[in-house]
Amino acid sequence: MGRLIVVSNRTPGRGPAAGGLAVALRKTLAERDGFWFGWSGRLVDAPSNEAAFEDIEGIRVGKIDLTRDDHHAYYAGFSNSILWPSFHLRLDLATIEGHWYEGYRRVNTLFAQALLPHIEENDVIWVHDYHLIPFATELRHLGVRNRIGFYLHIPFPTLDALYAIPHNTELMRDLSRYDLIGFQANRDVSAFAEFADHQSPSTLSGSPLKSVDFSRTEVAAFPIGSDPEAFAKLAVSPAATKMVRRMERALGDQSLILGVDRLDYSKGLPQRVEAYEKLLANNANLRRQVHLLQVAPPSRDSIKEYQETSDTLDAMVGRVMGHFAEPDWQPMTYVKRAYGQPSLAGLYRLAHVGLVTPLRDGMNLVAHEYVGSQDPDDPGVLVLSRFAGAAEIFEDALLVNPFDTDETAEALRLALDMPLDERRRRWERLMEAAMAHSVDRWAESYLARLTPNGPDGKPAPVR
Ligand code: ADQ
Repeated sequence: MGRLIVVSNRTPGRGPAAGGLAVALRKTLAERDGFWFGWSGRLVDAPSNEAAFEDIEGIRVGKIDLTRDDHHAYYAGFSNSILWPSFHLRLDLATIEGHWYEGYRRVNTLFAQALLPHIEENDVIWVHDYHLIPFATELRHLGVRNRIGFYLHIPFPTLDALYAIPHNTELMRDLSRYDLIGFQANRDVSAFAEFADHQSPSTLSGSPLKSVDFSRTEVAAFPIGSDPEAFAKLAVSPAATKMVRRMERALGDQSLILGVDRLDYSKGLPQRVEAYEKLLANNANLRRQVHLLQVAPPSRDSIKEYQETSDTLDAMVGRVMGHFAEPDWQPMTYVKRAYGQPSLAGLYRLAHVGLVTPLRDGMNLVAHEYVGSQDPDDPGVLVLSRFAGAAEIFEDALLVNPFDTDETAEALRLALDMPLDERRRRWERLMEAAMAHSVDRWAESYLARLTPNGPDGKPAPVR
């Protein structure tokens, strides 16, 4: 079997922030003598076009630096001001600056050129996420014939949202250069199929150049997951217990409703606070009995739309506090910073309700982590958006339309009232689903599809 090369925008760092993906792929990378490749996190005036390699906590990592201008156009610009909002169906929040596309392609070219000297004949290359859609095209131009797979961590857009993206035909042609495209959910495979069907030459009235041929690309859903058993252990670890004790003292006999998210407009945070406001407004008996803790560290805060979301949320939290707080009771706590996994696991376990209500989300790993962290004897209830990829897996959650804040408020009430036997029944099935979709199985099943199974792992045909 050939080596595995993982390519993503950011390479794994040191310490507890390493993330589930790095942990899951560490073993595979070691077994297959492979490495991780991507941006170093450094901005410099004159970057070298050669990658620097080092070992980071058992993973071999190759990194390149970027200039500030290239990084801005590629990351904050094309990736996160055009692709991210469009793929999440928020065209109203997209900003289009034409020149960003050149920066986006240039960075993909630079990455490919820097990776080229390190590719061996039987290597299998696994490219991650929307920052790197053109990566296979760039490698093919350089003559690389290895198997190359792509995994999209975010949802695939509807047709009209896709057509609102500048250079969408080129981007889709870029996707057709991969041997395998993995999506989070069946929803995404269907959206993609709709696009691919539109491209068949027979249905096109325009230039044949507009058609993209996906006949050599395999497409399937590979829903990502977490490590629920690790979260189960972590949730009773000393570090988690310390956080739980602190919170228990602060909560007294109030039931905890918990939200944990990056501060991103896709996560539906204003709608969530509004639903909570309605819960308190409609159920006076719940006041002093419940507490919402929302943990949301800022992210991508150089982008205006992210600052605006943050401002909106500040105002809404202020409104709820002003309206419902009493001298000796606060309805909610809003914490704008990240916590380590043990603290999060402890909070998940303590929470009566895990409130995960993105407006649209590729998967949503917080839902998986919440399920993994529950006490089997006294589990909490997951209230989950229908528009998270996770909704295809967690049918036993209370599924809500996050735009309908009355419905979410009602689901919260049901969750807080749910009898123990129903909580147990639902959680057991949720935990089974989380284990069946662990991050290890995700990586295994994707790589089983990507890795050629011929006797000597034949390279893919030239494109
Ligand atoms: P994200 O949009 O970042 O990921 P999510 O899947 O929820 O969303 O992953 C967040 C991760 O960050 C989780 O592991 C969570 O524990 C951690 N995290 C979130 N808030 C935190 C906080 N306050 N403190 C510490 N840690 C925090 C993208 C896609 C998702 C997809 C993932 C993985 O948008 O849809 O599920 O990639 O494919």
